[in-house]
Amino acid sequence: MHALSTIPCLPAAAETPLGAEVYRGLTSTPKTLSPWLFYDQRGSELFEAITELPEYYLTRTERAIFAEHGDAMLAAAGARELAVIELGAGTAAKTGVLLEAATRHCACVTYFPIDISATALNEAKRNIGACAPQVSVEACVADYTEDMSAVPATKARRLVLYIGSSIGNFEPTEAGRLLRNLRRRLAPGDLLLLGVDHRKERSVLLCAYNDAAGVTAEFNRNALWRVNRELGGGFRPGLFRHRAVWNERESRIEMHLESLITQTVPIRDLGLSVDFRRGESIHTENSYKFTPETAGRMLERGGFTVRQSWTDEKRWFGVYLAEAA
Ligand code: AVI
Repeated sequence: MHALSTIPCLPAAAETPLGAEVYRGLTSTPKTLSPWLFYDQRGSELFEAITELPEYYLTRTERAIFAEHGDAMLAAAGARELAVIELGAGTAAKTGVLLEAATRHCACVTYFPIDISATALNEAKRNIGACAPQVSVEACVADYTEDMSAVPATKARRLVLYIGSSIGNFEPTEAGRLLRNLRRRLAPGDLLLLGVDHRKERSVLLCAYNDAAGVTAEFNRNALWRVNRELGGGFRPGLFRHRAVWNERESRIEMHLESLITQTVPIRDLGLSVDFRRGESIHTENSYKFTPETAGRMLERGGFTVRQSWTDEKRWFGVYLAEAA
């Protein structure tokens, strides 16, 4: 005979993607919150502001690489008909320059932006309509991290853009899985243009994630505000200190929120009370930094062969054109 065990009944909010992630993260040791939690409306605005900070070199460096080498990138794609597919396109702020180059090198260009935010995609359509009106746009609202079925099957050669160092926010095993899933959707000869942040002097990296105006700190704390807004959380975000550190061994910047006092935070909709010791932290993000060798190895393991790469004068950022092997 088997004894009947009691299955604890979780509140309905714990079954939603947000509730499940917050429940899992805040009941783990050490405590974590996933970086995708940053990106509600407010978090996306804060991230836009980060991209314009003097310390945050990533966005403007990648943009400058596209401005200088966009033509070479698109010439290397070398197709009469080209389908440019962008994973996590957002508002396509940096894509215009590549699409303009595409229209100079290909007779027919279609742009397929994929993003989880319909609002961002509407803005992407307006942006591309204004700077590259010859390009037709077919947007798709989807979560490419879950599955790649939004990557369209086309007659035209496909060039997938995964730019902005987004791959750096995944753990190496997850990044590998993402690349392999993408590879399975592609045919030999299709291309991937990947933008990654390079390893560099520690002080430059630390400044980029500890800006003087405190925008990154607000972006980090937005994860707590979001729990308050959407799950009835009782966080007092001012009682958590933003901390960004360089982890040399793992080659990543880590972001944490460190409790300034011993405190208990209720999260009403999850039926949870979370205890914090003074100095205890919630690990909110990793941002991996690569060398050309580690970026190449990651691509190889994902089923791609690097054909060409471009960087800036200081070699701070790298753009890799790789072919589905
Ligand atoms: C979106 N991602 C590439 C950014 C990064 O640099 O890892 C997110 C970010 N976190 C703090 N500042 C910017």
